[in-house]
Amino acid sequence: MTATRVRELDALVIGAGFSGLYLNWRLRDTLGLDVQLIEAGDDVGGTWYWNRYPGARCDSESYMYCFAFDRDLMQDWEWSGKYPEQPEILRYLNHVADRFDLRRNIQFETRVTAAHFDETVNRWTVTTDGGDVYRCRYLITGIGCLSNGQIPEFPGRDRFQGEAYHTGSWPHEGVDFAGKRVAVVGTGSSGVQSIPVIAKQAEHLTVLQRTPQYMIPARHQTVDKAVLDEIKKDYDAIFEKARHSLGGFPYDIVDRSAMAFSDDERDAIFEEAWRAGGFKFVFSSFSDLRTNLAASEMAAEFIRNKIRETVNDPEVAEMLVPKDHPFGSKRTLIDTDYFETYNRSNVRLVDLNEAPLVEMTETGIRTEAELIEVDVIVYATGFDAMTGSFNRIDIRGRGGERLKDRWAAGPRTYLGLAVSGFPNMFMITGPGSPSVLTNMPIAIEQHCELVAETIDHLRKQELQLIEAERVAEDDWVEHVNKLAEPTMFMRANSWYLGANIPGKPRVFMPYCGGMGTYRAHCEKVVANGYEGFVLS
Ligand code: NA7
Repeated sequence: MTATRVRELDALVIGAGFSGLYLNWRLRDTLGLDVQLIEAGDDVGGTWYWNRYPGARCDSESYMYCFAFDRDLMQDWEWSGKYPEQPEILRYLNHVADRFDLRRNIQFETRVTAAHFDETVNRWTVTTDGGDVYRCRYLITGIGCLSNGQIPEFPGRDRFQGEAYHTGSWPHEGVDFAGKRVAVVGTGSSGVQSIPVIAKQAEHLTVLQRTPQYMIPARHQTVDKAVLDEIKKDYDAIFEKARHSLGGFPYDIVDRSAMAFSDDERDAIFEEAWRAGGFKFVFSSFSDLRTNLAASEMAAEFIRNKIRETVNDPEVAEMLVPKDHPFGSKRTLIDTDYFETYNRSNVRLVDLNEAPLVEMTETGIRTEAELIEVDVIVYATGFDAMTGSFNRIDIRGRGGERLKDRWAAGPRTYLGLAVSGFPNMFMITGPGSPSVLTNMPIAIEQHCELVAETIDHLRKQELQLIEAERVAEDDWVEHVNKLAEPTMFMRANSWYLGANIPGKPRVFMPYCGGMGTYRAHCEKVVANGYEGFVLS
């Protein structure tokens, strides 16, 4: 019997998406640490490696959905569309991996199964499903906020004899829908992006909707190279603005209440933002859409009327009109031809509130009203967001305490970055940080830079440990909750609150105070000698 070889490292990073790739460069190439990345996929890309469903695209404009740490990289890369499509983002991340030689210390097709903090040596012991064991000073998670795909436990789910896919683990070779009867379950971002594309390929498409959604048109188009070149001339300033903004975008934020205008004036402003498309509708129309129910209702009514104008059949239109939650309470969706799709003769909408889903059968989906026979079921049913990917790993801190137990009543972190009792563990875009409420690369770069700066500080000061104080963590959790309380976010059943997973505690997980405010807070923490942390 051979003894397991234990590899000693400075840092182990889990995940090779945006976070892992950047950390690799920061820690390995700028700090000179011995770093190992562990990645479940067989290549880089993270979210963009897994989510290959038709129509998958990012809702951030492409010129902002990229790294800003290297000027030449920024100048060289050419995006082709206003919004980057999944294959293009994946090409970009592969390009980054090649350009900075980031693959050589990534172990692919491997999952971290456990990470235990060993107090006797102040190091983490990390084990993988391949039987490897690593010991490292720093453990850093770049495991994404939406990585643990969920298919609800529909009765008879495994009985279905046709093809079945979850959007978040789409086959690499693609799916041929030609001549097939398809059902899509779920109308969140993934459903809304894939439905128009599948409708064009399939013989027939049935959409099973539980909650109708508010959507803003993307106004997707190819990018004019001249426009991109103009942006690039000003790239530093544009990114600097985004770094200190609310949502990680360089948009001009208005400071005006929707209540302060006449109906006509307000509609004109909404109309202009609607024409521009995308998140500008949220950030550049009125400032109180997320905080004032009456203002939110005005945006909601504007969108409801757009749906009624777009969908030909008034009964179908009414089924698509969201009424049970305020605008801005769930993630605002950005769509391309979603509502238009219901004007096609091969598309049918089923309202699961009228006729709830009962079971899957060998041939399809049975609701209380009918059996819908299909060849393919696409589950666009979302993720165990923010904490799901942590819960898959047996993470244990001081005294063998499990992170899963610590978070049993909802995630508790300091700055969304660290957890008391789990020294030298950093989370990139963890719960309690701006993360999913921002343009992710901006949030990711901020976290990765903060982690690198912190590790550098510890090394220079010849310190071994950094650990969040329990009281700082409690205060942060309270702060995060207080910020969310008056917002629309608390008024819907959303994955932000864990409401999409049966039994998951209802806690608002991301920090909603804005990227700029969060960044300033972190800078203050560092300036005050890592306030809220114990360094030893
Ligand atoms: P989402 O946004 O969580 O959407 C999941 C959808 O699946 C949503 O419409 C759900 O309806 C529906 N769903 C979930 N469970 C069920 C059951 N049991 N029955 C019927 N319908 C169900 O996931 P996405 O993948 O679309 O998007 C996730 C994020 O990824 C997105 O916001 C982007 O940031 C990228 P519900 O609304 O819960 O009634």
